[in-house]
Amino acid sequence: MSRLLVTGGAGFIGSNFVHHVIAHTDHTVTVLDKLTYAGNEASLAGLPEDRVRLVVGDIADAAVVDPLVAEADAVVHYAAESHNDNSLHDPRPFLDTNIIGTYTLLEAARRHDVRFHHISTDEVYGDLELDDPARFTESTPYNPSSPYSSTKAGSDLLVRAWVRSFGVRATISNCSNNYGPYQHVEKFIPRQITNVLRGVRPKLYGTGENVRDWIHADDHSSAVLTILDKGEIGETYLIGADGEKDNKSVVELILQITGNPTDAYDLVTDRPGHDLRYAIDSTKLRTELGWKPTYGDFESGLAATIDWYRENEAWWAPTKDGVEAFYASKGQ
Ligand code: NAD
Ligand code: TDX
Repeated sequence: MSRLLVTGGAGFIGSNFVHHVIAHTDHTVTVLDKLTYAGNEASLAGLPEDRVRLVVGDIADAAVVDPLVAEADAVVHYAAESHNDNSLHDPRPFLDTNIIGTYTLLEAARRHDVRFHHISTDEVYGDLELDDPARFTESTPYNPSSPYSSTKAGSDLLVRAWVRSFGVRATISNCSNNYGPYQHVEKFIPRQITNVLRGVRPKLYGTGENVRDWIHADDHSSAVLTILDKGEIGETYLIGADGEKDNKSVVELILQITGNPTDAYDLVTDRPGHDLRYAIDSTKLRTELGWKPTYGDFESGLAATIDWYRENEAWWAPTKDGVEAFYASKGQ
């Protein structure tokens, strides 16, 4: 049995990982989460109190971080400012959390020689052309576009440097776009689902032709657990499930599943610097560590996600109006 420190464990993917760990291992978990606008204690409801503890605190606060890292067998680092649109509006919190927060955790892992796994994104590689057969691999050069992705790229490079210079026992994973329950309504899929549930037309940036490579959050969690168990120190693993879809097709599918005309959406002001296409080649993770995704069918995963938002309005309703007011102020 291991004691895991999961940062950002009250967010979308971090909470999914905590549920996954409790269901599939005998590890105990301490969640360190600042409960920013994106964190929600309710996402951890129903977990056994003798195995999961929530500590509310900032990963950039060394006094909070140090004792928690010291008592852990491994740190799984999800905490981040995660939304590109927010980073275009106010980049500062992205530097504080994604850069200084990661640095603070790495220093504690170094002091106490604790295994460290860093959660990152495919956005560090920039974007691909729509008609390019290429996909990102572990050797694709870094080329981030937004304040968000540049701070995630910076945090990845800090981890690599702490491995090489100080011998920190770390691994990194860069995953594609996640979907599933408990995702904040600021993000694309939950925003459009909750719009439709409220009788509002979905909003597509630009032409809607941008492509994202979708993976269910459950598959992301199983991949992270695999890397924690079997990953080689110092290595980076790309996580993806061959789920490329353009945004317009995703909105059409949401409209179709909910029984609406598939053209009942609006095209709105594009995101500045909007990355065109992401695509992951996860061969290394699959062949070297034997991982594979379980959600083969995006449509049924999306339908189940729509059902979850329909049944859990109490979870998302308090944040919906504020998010829409933010987008409306930008013509989105
Ligand atoms: P999220 O915004 O839903 O959750 C982030 C969590 O971190 C929240 O609970 C928040 O309260 C917490 N947090 C923020 N700042 C903190 C701080 N200073 N100290 C402690 N806690 C803090 O994000 P998410 O979508 O669950 O993403 C989690 C991680 O996965 C991030 O590192 C993100 O870069 C990465 N990632 C996300 C995706 C995706 O599609 N969402 C894809 C690949 C990688
Ligand atoms: O209302 C919208 N309309 C729209 O067309 C919103 C919110 C988004 N979009 C587009 C922009 C993107 O092409 O949908 C796509 C997905 O947007 P987001 O959900 O904001 O995700 P993205 O910018 O791709 O980043 C996500 O995946 C990588 C996560 O938010 C990051 O944390 C992760 O690193």
